[in-house]
Amino acid sequence: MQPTSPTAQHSRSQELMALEDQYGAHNYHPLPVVLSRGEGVHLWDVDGKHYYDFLSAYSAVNQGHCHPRIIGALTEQAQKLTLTSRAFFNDQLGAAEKQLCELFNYDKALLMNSGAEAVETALKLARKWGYQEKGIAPNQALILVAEHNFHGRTTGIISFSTDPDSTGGFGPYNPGYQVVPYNDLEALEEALKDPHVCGFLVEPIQGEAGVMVPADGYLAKAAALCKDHKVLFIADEIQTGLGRTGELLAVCYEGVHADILILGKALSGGVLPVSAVLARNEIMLTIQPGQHGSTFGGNPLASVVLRAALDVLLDEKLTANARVLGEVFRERMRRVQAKRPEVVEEVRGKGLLNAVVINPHVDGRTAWDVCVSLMERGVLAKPTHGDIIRFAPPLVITEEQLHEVCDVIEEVIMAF
Ligand code: IF1
Repeated sequence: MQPTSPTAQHSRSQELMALEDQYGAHNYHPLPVVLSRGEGVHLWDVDGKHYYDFLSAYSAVNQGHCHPRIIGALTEQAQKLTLTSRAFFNDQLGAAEKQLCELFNYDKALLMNSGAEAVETALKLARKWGYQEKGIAPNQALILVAEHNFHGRTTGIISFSTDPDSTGGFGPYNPGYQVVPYNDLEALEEALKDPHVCGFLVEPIQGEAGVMVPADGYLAKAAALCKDHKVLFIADEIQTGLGRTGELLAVCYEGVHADILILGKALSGGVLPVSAVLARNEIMLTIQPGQHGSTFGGNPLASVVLRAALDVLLDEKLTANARVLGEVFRERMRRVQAKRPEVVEEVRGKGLLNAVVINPHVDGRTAWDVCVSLMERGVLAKPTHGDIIRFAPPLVITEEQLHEVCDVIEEVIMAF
């Protein structure tokens, strides 16, 4: 394909961005790049310009864009049967549920579509369990959540968000939640004393808050405190799970087996929305037929894609790659920090979920400016909360590709 002239290229991207501006809701402020093809860690825009993807659709593309095994499974099943609803059985769901339960060591799985739907499902399970198994008085169940949490965008979930952008103007809010400071065991223990508490919902690493990694031991002690107080430990691994942090699940770093595990995003390798809630029978069976569901939840197409996505994750040893290359990345970024300590305030993360905190007061340039410069040099990343840049490439990245991108990041930061 002959590259079009710069002006024509510019107009094509502009034209497509203008379409979205005129006909699409303005609920995002994307970087000015119009993507049209992806493969592995690679993306190309409509003008054929190449980029390395260092966002991975917020960790939904751990297996790399358009992974052939996952696309193959998708296209084969798509010719046969895509959706039956759960009014009937289908020949793919059981095997997907079995694979999930055996891999993560749970009795049962409940498949949904978006991450938020899975979080809502987990909240409903925790409440049901609270009434039926813990004996909490009807409609009195309390669920603890962490300050600066991000668990999705439904009115139910934003009811317990502490981020004004997520909650402002969307009231009235659902009751039944209590916010506790993240990474604070004393505050958690105090809140757990309330006998109405049925669950503690927490991200093992807070992604949206800016890749906030809790102190070593926090997750293990929090889970133990929940057990002591007969409260369900609910791990939202939608972003941190499936190899992203260098372990199969982020809670594995501390040997924690959550009472309720929530998965999403890379559960399909970024091919279609599929999420899952995993729990033991005592919890999962508090929901009986007719008490929860979803039109697309557990459809045969998603079931097949889910199985291929998990197979790729394990067969290609993506978790180990994330652990090794995550160390390489942070080491490279800490060297940049040593050269420009006035620009790089902090480097943090686990595996290939990392953040570089930019000091916005240096010549007034912000993390957004850094991301625009990176984009111009063929690297796509996105700032979160102003001065934090999240770097999260697909877990299939090679060391050579990682160094190539680190060279670009260093070049941009040194040019401040
Ligand atoms: C947006 C954030 C990331 C999540 C965790 C549940 C969900 C998410 C830990 C809900 C979703 C996405 C949503 C997307 C941007 C992105 C995001 F910036 F919003 F917070 F990744 F950090 N639990 N996160 O991270 O899953 O319903 O979206 O499938 O809403 O802007 P979902």
